[in-house]
Amino acid sequence: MTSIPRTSNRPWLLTGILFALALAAAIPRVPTVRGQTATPETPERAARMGWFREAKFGLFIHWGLYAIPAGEWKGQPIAGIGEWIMNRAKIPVKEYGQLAAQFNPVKFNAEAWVQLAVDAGMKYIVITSKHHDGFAMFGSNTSPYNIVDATPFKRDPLKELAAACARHKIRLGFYYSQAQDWHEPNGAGNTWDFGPDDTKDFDQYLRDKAEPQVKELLTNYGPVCLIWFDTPRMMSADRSQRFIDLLRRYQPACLIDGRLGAAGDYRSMGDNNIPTTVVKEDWEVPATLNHTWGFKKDDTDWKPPSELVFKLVDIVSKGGNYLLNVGPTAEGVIPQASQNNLRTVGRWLKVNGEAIYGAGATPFGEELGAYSEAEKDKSGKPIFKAREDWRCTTKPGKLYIHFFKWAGGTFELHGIKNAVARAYLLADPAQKNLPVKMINGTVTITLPASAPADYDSVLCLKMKSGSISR
Ligand code: FHN
Repeated sequence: MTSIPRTSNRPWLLTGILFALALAAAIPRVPTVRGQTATPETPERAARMGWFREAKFGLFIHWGLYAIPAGEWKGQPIAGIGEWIMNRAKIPVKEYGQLAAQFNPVKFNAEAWVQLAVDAGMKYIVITSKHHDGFAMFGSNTSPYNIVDATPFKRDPLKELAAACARHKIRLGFYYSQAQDWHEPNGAGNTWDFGPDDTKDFDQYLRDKAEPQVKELLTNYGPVCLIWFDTPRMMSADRSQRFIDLLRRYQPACLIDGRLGAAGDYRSMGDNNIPTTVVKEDWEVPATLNHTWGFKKDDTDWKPPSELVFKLVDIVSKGGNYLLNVGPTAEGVIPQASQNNLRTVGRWLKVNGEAIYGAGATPFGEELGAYSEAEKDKSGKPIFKAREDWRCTTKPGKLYIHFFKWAGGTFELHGIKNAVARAYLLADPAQKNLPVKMINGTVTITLPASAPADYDSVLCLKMKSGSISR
């Protein structure tokens, strides 16, 4: 008997099956009016969100001038994330701006970057068009501080990426730092050159740079799937609304993430922050492959494929999307270790993607973990103890049980009312039926002795009718 560890240590017992499978598969998608996602569900919104709800897995790219120092300034390592080096080392605008004259990423190849996303099984790309350092990675008529006008490279990588994405049918979105702009006297964040933010004419910066640049992004690059705003300092409702108006005017289908300053189309979780339970609204976790977003030469602590597959499944089983970051070098190369690990995830997805793309959240929940009464944090609150043995994703009429620790033998699901039509493993090329017994609401399935897949073997249970209520 294989066992799913549970709080009670009972054997394989999937209890708590309260919903009809069809309903469970279509876990309510109407966003609750709280947090960042106050946008109510409407037919227009549902149409806009369709691709996002299907995609589940995207490539985040942090690329800018900060890839040149790569974590080191004047021979000194600078602590923290690479793209923050200007801020952390308090580099004056005049000095940092000189990096532009050195930026010549001759190895940049849009086709190769998009091919990596395709190979990794990712369905959308979000790239930094302008990060907090204020440097536009696209040709901009708004400010000469951009890659076409200020570097020897002179090319517009976003144009090249847009063309490659169109060829591969991958959606393209742009990260845009709407509030922090350390290059501009009136942008937020640069206190070392320009003094405290509350003394600045922030609206002048928004009006003369951020809003026109967002308009450029929305009008010069074909369909944009998403504008990924970030760190909404000083973003009042009014200021946020001006960006919403721009988006709705020039690209009504373009999504807005959860960090604009007003309600976006979905909720953005904290960086690398996966919720502990199912979240019944649209959401996304931005996450790193190592510890930095922008390239840092001494950060080689790569998350292994096993962890990436687990996190992808964990996130999908809780109802979210995984936006996983790479930080290309100043030459335009995505570090080989990032490429290798992402391609390994892609190979797993080739076989098991049916249980990911467009899949709904778990109808169970106990497999995610529980609060421990025995262990409390400093404030006396119980600590959440995550479980990592299995997860469940769903589609209408189907349950996908993901096993990260394979034990073979038999397992039981209790409280199943409707019959399992058949059970099979996605990684079995013949997808042959596994022996299934059903007695008084308990389903027993006999598994082969060895795991059919690396990292996560997925068992598909196809139900005779939609309902599996207890
Ligand atoms: O400050 C940024 C950071 O550099 C990076 O872009 C991340 C990605 O989610 N967002 C901000 C911090 O949350």
